[in-house]
Amino acid sequence: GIKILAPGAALLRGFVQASLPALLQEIEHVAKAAPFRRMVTPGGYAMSVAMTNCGEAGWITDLGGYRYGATDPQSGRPWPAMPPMFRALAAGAAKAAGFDGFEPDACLINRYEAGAKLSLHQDKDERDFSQPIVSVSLGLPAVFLFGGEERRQKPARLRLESGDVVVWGGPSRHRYHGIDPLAPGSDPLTGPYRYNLTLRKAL
Ligand code: MD5
Ligand code: FE
Repeated sequence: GIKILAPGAALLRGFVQASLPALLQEIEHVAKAAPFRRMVTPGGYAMSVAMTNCGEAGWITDLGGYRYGATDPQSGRPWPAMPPMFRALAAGAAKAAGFDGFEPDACLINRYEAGAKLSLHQDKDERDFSQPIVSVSLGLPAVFLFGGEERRQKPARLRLESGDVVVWGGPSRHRYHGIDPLAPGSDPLTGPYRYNLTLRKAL
């Protein structure tokens, strides 16, 4: 089923359930060429979430700021190609949520271990905010913080589980959001990790 969380934000519970093993294989394939790493924020702190990317562009942060780049700064090589399955699932989820013709060119892969978190932030590094962001959860569950358009608004809490997909578009594209520190656990597929794919049109 599809659950409207807010205008432009749709939760598709279990949308990729049947594809989870294949998705994890693709993540492992990407990580062989572009390993997970903890990037540094412009303020000089290592993020607790480990990240890698696939697609024409990848999201990076370092002391110089946040941006999209065509190459992995760690290797100097282009990011691994986006697996066709990622593109197809993202387009299908976007369509189900009312966003026809979504063609992602960037996929950030976040890997959370116990205690890893994402502080409240907005996604503002993409060029075209009319395009949604599709996020896919795999592995351990997380508590998602869904805030408002201003930082001071108290966020709602939502549990995201393996196989869930959320489409963030329209007025929800700019809402503050984050992830609470991950609770320790073991998932049958991913072990100690939660992975999140964020598929975007960045360029
Ligand atoms: C995650 N990742 O679970 C989340 C999923 C990120 C990030 O936040 O920036 O890598 S994407 C959640 C999202 C994206 C865009 C808008 C909104 C949520 N929102 O309006 O709540 O690792
Ligand atoms: Fe975000």
